[in-house]
Amino acid sequence: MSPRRILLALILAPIGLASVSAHAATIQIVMDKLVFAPAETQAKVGDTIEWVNNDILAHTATATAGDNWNVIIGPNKTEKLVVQKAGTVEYYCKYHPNMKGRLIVAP
Ligand SMILES: [Cu+2]
Repeated sequence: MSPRRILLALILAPIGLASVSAHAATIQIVMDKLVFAPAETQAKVGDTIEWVNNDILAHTATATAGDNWNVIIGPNKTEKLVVQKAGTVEYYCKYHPNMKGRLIVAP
């Protein structure tokens, strides 16, 4: 690498890191008393969804349409999912089918 290229790499590397952290967000969805809150969540591809289970029961976040993920969240546990695909995903809890949510993912 020429000295000029090394200099360029040193200048551009921190800019690259900053733009990644500025774009990707962490979004919390809380499960409390058998309800997903908020029921509808907006995210972008690359964001991390953090499922926070405040109940003493295990829950799942299982996609039924739009994608095929299945996240199991134990009692008082938190699980993460990085959103990979744009689109609207309807999901529910396998153990408590009345628990329903919607994740709207922008590209
Ligand atoms: Cu549940």
